[in-house]
Amino acid sequence: MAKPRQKVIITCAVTGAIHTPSMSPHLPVTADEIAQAAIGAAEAGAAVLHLHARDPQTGKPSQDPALFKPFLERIKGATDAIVNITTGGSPHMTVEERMKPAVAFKPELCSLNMGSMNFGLFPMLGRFTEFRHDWEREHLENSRSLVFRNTYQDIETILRLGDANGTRFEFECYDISHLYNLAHFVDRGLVKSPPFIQSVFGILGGIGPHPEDLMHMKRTADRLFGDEYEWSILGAGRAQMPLATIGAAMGSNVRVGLEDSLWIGPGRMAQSNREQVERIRTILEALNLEIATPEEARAKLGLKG
Ligand code: KMH
Ligand code: ZN
Repeated sequence: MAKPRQKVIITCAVTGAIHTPSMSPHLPVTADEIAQAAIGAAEAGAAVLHLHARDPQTGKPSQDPALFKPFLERIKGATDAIVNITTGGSPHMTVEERMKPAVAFKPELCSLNMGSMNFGLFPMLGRFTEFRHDWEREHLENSRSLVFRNTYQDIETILRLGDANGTRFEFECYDISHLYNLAHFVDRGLVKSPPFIQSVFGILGGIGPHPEDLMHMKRTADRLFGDEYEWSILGAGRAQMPLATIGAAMGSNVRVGLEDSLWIGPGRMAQSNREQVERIRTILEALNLEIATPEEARAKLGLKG
């Protein structure tokens, strides 16, 4: 008998560390902007808020817990959404740096990147040419020669931190090999079931954004984890809405937000995170899918609350 349809968890990734302030006036930078954007996304239906911080003067990504604290307090005061703190930080940072806010705040959910990879941001130099801050151009330019480091040792350290703090993970899988890495840690008993797999499509250095890529990810995850995983889809840039839609029609959860795409349509910038959440919500409801509340998402993902 077919399994009953599950409600869809919408994650909103509010600002990230990939896009830079000169690329969009709508990218949240200050604690106030990040809090407002996150609260708007939660009001529109996001059960999970994936959060990074930025230096308020320059917009440069930062993992300083002091920059997270003010927006975490405001978000927790205004919503019951699940707070998901990045351990990916920026590909330019050390793993020790990246772990700081997870250590400080012991959140119920954190991201965990499942393999080392190239992370090619330099193609955006063709699309965005005017930058207000020097770091922005360097951030894109330097991606030609950096490796986004996530060794087995790094992954194990973050998994053990999660175990000690009651934190569970959004496992960021940018390619098929990352699913096999996750299966390796499941086999070693270091990952609690069901893992929440965020399949990431369209980052240069990872799997592409073709529907066949999505199918290959899904088939591989089904083979490795059977029914024992929660699947979510993240398409970068213009792949955001199409891939989330295909995935949701096949039973996945979805992630949107300005971390992953600055756009709402061809040549049209999203005015807010809320706008992207509203768009995917409209699509999901048109597919007769129901949206998970934060409490329903906590139950699905086995979070501590
Ligand atoms: N920026 C994304 C493609 C993280 O924060 O750990 C994936 C991400 C990484 O969200
Ligand atoms: Zn992130």
